[in-house]
Amino acid sequence: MGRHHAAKFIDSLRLHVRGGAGGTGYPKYGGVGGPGGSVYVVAKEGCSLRDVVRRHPTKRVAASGGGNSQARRILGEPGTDVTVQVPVGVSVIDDCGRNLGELDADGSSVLVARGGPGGCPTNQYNGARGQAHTVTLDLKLIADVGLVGFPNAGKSTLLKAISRASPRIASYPFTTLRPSVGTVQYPDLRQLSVADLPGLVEGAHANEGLGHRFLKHVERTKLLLLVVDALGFRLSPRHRHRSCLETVLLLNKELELYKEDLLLKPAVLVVNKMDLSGADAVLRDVKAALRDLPGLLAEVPEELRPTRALQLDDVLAISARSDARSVQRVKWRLRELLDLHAEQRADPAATENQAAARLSAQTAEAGPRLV
Ligand SMILES: Nc1nc2c(ncn2[C@@H]2O[C@H](COP(=O)(O)OP(=O)(O)OP(=O)(O)O)[C@@H](O)[C@H]2O)c(=O)[nH]1
Ligand SMILES: [Mg+2]
Repeated sequence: MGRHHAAKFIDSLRLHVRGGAGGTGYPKYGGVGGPGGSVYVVAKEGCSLRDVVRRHPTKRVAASGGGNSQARRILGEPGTDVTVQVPVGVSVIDDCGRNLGELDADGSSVLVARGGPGGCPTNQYNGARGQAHTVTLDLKLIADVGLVGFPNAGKSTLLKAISRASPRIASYPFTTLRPSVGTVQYPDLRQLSVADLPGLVEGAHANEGLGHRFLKHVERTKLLLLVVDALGFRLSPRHRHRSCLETVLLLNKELELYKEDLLLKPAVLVVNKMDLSGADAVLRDVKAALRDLPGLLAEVPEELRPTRALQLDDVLAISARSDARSVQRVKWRLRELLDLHAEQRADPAATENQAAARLSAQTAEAGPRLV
């Protein structure tokens, strides 16, 4: 069932692009050939990489050549440019790994293959070939918040509860097979976007599970929302059971191994399924352990130990399935924190004070606000 669904989602695509050749000049009259057309990649809202494949099934895109200079038309006609429409969030990478451009806004464009100049005195009136090479279109979702967690933790359930999205939810791991973005709306019509991602497993950074392929989608989010199951996680009877705290450390480690910079993003931990028996005791222990993270890290076995600890802005205990109030708290806290971090980015001078305030708020909030 699901594999098929996953196969449909394309977030990377190679295209061969070629600019048109310049037209031939006309030495007798000093006539200049028309320049070849160029190929551009342009971001368009609502477009997918699948649409690109549909429009260019051969994955080869070529612009037309410039017209030759003729006695009746001394300046050759320019070739026609071609634009390839791609989704917003695409980076264009060439075969040497160089980034040719990031298409982060609707309408932004990158020249990927320049047409050749027309024949003129400097090239002995021979039009030049256009540029030709293969580029990779690499799509990374753009969302305010990225949901990160092991499979079956309740990420999709939470997204469904705070947004208008209706993701698939089921009681087995890897229900979500492709990333999707849901919109969270507030009464004043403010909106946030939240990306629901397939669950991570141990070794995701090394491409275990759906791994790497989807971790890139959190790179452009502003805040990570880590969701863990209060009772922990076990992928299969062949795998070890991981406690709630272990899953937090493992997520920290996987993010770090994938890209250390991800740990610099603001992050919130959501401990889900608080309706299950035993969850309260777990929460108490997890909070106590997280309060002394350095001490904890010194103790845990290496397979669980990240080099660097995530900076958690908050720890929220919820039941995504059965406690609407707890879900609302997540919804509002996300907004608050995104605003706070946006202010900090705008005014770095204030950052230190606010960080200090945050820290003291965290220490003060031993109980009530965290359910
Ligand atoms: N008891 C309880 N079950 C929950 C809660 N939230 C989610 N679940 C259940 O946990 C299971 C997994 O939920 P999903 O939302 O599909 O989990 P996910 O994290 O999106 O899982 P993947 O897509 O596989 O990564 C489903 O059976 C949910 O009904 C909760 O608060 N309490
Ligand atoms: Mg899911």
